[in-house]
Amino acid sequence: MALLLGLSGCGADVEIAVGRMNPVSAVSGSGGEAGSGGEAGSGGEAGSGSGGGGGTTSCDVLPSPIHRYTFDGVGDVVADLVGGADGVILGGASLDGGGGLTLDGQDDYVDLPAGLLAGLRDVTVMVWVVRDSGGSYPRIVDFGLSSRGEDPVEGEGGVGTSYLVITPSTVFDVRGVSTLASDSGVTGEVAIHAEPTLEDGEVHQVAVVFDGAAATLALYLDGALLGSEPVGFPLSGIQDVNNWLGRSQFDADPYFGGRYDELRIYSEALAGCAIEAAWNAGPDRP
Ligand SMILES: [Ca+2]
Ligand SMILES: [Ca+2]
Repeated sequence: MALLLGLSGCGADVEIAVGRMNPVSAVSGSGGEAGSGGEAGSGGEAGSGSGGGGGTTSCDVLPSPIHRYTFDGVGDVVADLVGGADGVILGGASLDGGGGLTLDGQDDYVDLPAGLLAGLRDVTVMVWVVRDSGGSYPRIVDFGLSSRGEDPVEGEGGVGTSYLVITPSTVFDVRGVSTLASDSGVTGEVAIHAEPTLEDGEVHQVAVVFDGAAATLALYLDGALLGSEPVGFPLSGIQDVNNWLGRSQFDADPYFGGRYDELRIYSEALAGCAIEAAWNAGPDRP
C-alpha cells in the first residue's frame, strides 16, 4: 500500500490521498515537490513546507514578513528588503553604516509609505530599538492619520484620528511601554500599558499584534506577552496615511530618541511562541 501526499498550491492546502493498490499515482499540482514523506498522517494540517518538526509548526519557523527594514547602508533612505516600501529619513538623521538608525529625539523621524496596513485583517509589527531620550508618549511606531492630514506641518496642533502605536512611556500609573490603537481618536482608543520604560540602554524587541479574527490587541516585550485587550473595530478602521517611526500623530508628543536595529511587519497575527523565537534569534537575521 502506498501513501501519497498531494500538494495543491504552494503549501496552503494539503490533500492526503491514500492509495491502497496503485503504487505510482498522480501527484496533483506542483510537480513533485511533496513534503518530506515522513510527516504524512498528521491529518491534513499542513505546515509551511519546512516540516520535520513537531506538531506546532509556526513557532520555530517564522513566516516571511511583508515589510522588513534592517537599516543597513548609509544615507537617508530606509530600504524595505521584501516589500519595496522604502522610507525616507527626515530631520537630519541618517543611517549609521553599521546597520542602525539613531533618531535625535528632537525632530528626526522616518516617513514610511502610506498603506502598509491596507487590505490586512491581521498584522504584527515587530521592532528592535534602544531608547535614548526621555519624555512621555514618544513614538517608536505610529501608523495612522492626523487631524491635520498627511504630512502635517509641525506646530499646527494635529491630533491622531486613527492609529496603531508603540510608545515606550506614557503618563498612566503604569507608565511604561504601551500600545495604543484606535479608529476614532482618543475616545475610541484601546490601550495596553506595562511597567518597563526601556530606559536601561539595552536593545529591546517590542511587538504589537492586531488579531482581526480574534478581535484582540496584544503587546509583547522581549518575546514575552505583556497584555492583551479586545478591540471593537477592524484593522481597516486605521487609516495608515502617516506611517512614522519616531513621530506622533499628536503634535504635542515628543519625538523618539534612540536607535532602531530592525522593523518587521507581518501580515498575520503571530503566535506568542513565534515572537519569542524571533526575540531569541535576534534582529538582522532571516
Ligand atoms: Ca534632527
Ligand atoms: Ca539592523
